[in-house]
Amino acid sequence: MGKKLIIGSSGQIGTELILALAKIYGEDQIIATDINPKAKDEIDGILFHQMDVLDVDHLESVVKENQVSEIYLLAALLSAVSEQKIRSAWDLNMNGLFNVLELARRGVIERVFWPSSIAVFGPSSPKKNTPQNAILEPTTVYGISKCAGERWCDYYFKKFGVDVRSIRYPGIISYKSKPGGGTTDYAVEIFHEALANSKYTCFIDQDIYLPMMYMDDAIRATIELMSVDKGMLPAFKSYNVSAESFSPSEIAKEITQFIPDFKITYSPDFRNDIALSWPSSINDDEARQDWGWQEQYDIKKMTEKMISGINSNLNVISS
Ligand code: AKB
Repeated sequence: MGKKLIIGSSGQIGTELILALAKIYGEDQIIATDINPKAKDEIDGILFHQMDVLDVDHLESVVKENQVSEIYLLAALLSAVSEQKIRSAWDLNMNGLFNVLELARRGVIERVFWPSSIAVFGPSSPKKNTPQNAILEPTTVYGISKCAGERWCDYYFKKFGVDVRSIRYPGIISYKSKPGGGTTDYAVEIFHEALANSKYTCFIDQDIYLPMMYMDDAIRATIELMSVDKGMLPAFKSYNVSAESFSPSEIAKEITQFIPDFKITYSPDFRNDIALSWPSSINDDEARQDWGWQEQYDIKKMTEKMISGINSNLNVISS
């Protein structure tokens, strides 16, 4: 195996994935890339290249010069931003994927990780315990791009034997890195605002449940899926993975265990409609059967980690 290249290394998942991969495989086996040159300042000991995944020649030269065999393609516009930037979202989310799949088809790299999302589902999918093979009729720009991306991955897998692996991420909750431009971002913002100001105005309604996952689970799912022997995955699937599911009022209640005077108010905006179009919970039986997926964090354990992680910077709650 050659080195592992992460595209979008300064994003919410990229920031933590490069560190987790470096811990397992060694810093010299990881190449971080991002369109933002400042991303370099945030990592120590890991080689960084400023790169736009849409610049296919630059991508290929970085891959070849660094003997890369595996790409984790994390650069994307998320659901809320994609609604504001329809063409750029399609361009980045689709053409970035094509550029990477083509490198794999030509045998320049051996394996690809491409994240999909619960956004592939829409109002016509079953709302609760949504199965792997539910009807996919997304009503968001982001969901349409993820749905099309899944079909392209399947096409490259079947037609050209490309080893591409994928997870339908739920909302990812983390304190080390902030999300940018998603609908589930509220579930991270709420912790920062609770600790800084004891209050939060939520942009989705109190009783809308969405599938969520603590970052450590998301990173472990990604690395576990990428480590499975090729022979164990006879078909391409963008796997449903589930860990927890909660509403704004439920997470607010958990937070008040640590910050009793915390208050939440609601001012739903366009993101409320996006949230309403998505499942409230996910069935991940196939991920459990095919590669042994098992979550480690529920809402209580995650809340504890989020509060103590953010508090270690702010020092609001004394232990
Ligand atoms: C978003 O909210 O857009 C993302 C996602 C669920 O894929 N976090």
